[in-house]
Amino acid sequence: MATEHTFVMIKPDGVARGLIGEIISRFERKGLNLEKIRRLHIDEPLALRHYAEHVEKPFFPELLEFVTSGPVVAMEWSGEGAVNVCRDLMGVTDPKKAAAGTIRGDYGLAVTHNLVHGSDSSDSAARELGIFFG
Ligand code: DAT
Ligand code: MG
Repeated sequence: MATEHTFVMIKPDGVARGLIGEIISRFERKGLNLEKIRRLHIDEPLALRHYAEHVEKPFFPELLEFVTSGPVVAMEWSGEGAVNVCRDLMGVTDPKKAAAGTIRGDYGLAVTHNLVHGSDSSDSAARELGIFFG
């Protein structure tokens, strides 16, 4: 399998709860490489761009308010199969259903406050890395 690059973001709840180090260490211990990292506060135009596929969804207003509510940590990680490996380390979208041992499974409860974002494909990764690091 080829080396991939993917976009991962620690959401405002992860930053506010002091989980930056804990979350980063999980990707690091897995053997992935941290290529870039940046702390920023997402404004509404950036959120609309990043979550373009979700703007029409019923949960979007809540997602928008949450993701702009405080600082986030945006990262580029690389490694073999990095896109799916990162998604696996995060766990499924709803933390209540995420397996123990995953980031969402270990630290989350509510679907909006699910701690991390990770690109869902190589195409999404390229698009999202372009938005945050382009
Ligand atoms: P993921 O973050 O696992 O890729 P997604 O892309 O489907 O999930 O949705 C983006 C974010 O939107 C997700 O992390 C949390 C929020 N979200 C998704 N489905 C939701 C729902 N049914 N109710 C509330 N928030 C939701
Ligand atoms: Mg997604």
